[in-house]
Parts: sequence; C-alpha cells; structure tokens
Amino acid sequence: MKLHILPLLASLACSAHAASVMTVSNPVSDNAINTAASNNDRSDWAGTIAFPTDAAEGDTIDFASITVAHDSAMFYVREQLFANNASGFFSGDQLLLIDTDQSRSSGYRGASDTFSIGAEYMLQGISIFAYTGTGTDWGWNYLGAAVYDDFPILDHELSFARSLIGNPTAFDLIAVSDYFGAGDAYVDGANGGASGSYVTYTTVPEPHALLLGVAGIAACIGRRRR
Ligand SMILES: [Ca+2]
Ligand SMILES: [Ca+2]
Ligand SMILES: [Ca+2]
Ligand SMILES: [Ca+2]
Repeated sequence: MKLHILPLLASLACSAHAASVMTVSNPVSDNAINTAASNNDRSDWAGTIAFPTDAAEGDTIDFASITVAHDSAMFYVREQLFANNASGFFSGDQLLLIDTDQSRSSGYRGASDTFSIGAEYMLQGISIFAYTGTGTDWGWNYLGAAVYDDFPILDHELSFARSLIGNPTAFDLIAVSDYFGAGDAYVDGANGGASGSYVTYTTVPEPHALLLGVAGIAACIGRRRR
C-alpha cells in the first residue's frame, strides 16, 4: 500500500478565501479495502492517512475523523464518530458534500449559503446524489447507493464507483450533520461560507502535487516581492 500526504501549504498562504486545511491521497491496491456489510473489519485501512481529527462537540452526530482512499475504480470513505444517532445504520442526517470542480461558485452551498464549498455531489447516509439546483435550493438527482459496513456504528466504512461522481482527479470535501449545517461541521469552519475551511482529496501522484506546491511557493514569493 502506497501512502502520500500532500499538505499544499503554499496555496493556503496565498489565499484569503475559503481554504483547504489538508490535502491527502491514499492510493490502495484494487479491492484492498472491503466495505461489505458483514465485514466488521477496519484493519484494511491500516496505514491510510485521515483528515484532521475533529473535537468531541456534544452533537447528536459528532464527527471525529474522515478518511478517503481510492483504487483504480473505487472511492472509499471511513467515518469515525464520537456519537451517532443512527442505531447501527448510516444516518440520513450525515451529509458528505463533494465539490468535484473545486469551485464554490458551482454546486450546493447549503440552504443559508454557509458551506465553504459548492458541492456537485452529496452522500446522504449511503445514498449518492448529483446536485441539480442553483446553489442554495434542495435539488438532487439520486445516482445510487454505496456499499457499506456500519458496525461498529462509531467507525463505519463505505465505497462507491469513482465513475458515479465523474471520476474526478481531486475534490474538496466537508461533512455536516444536518441539512442546514447547524450540527457538527467537519472540518471546523465547513460552515464558514466563502472564508470557511474544507479538506481536499486527490488521486494525483505525489510528484505532480509537489510540483504544484513548489509553483505555489514561487507564486507567493513573487507576489510579495512586487
Ligand atoms: Ca473493512
Ligand atoms: Ca466533532
Ligand atoms: Ca463546485
Ligand atoms: Ca466540528
């Protein structure tokens, strides 16, 4: 299993707008992660890098951390929680929002325009949807269901075909624990609107991403000298 962590701090330093707090890539061998319902095993995630740990905040659904991985055909998501109201099932109140064009000016930004990203896709529990609205209205087209294992209920895993969400090479990600973003936000700042925070997943090999980081540092230095 190859692991890469790619915090593109250079681009963060340059941006005064919504910002990715962490960029990760977890390439795994095909079918290395098993998310079948009877699996009950998380050792297949060994060595993967999680996005930042979120605090225990007393919410009914309380995110602890999220991990994403990919192989040649699938995306994998692991959610670890401090609390879950779902009684053993992925709750429909758990929204995982995916911005595949990495632009807040397209996709769903929350009913009150509070999300840090504009999401083209959403996982509501295990149901995957494509956004059909105009930014803050609730308009979604059902695409299919993820393959999931929900026991233990505070550490569950799912997978879905990369092609289902347009096979993006990278996407920005937040999770919120109710429709309107009033519950737990993952990461903190996911409800911070245009100046909020999110995390980024990439399937791009590390050398390319590192080159982008170097280019970002060069751009920062150049900008400051002018
Ligand atoms: Ca597993
Ligand atoms: Ca939390
Ligand atoms: Ca978008
Ligand atoms: Ca939080």
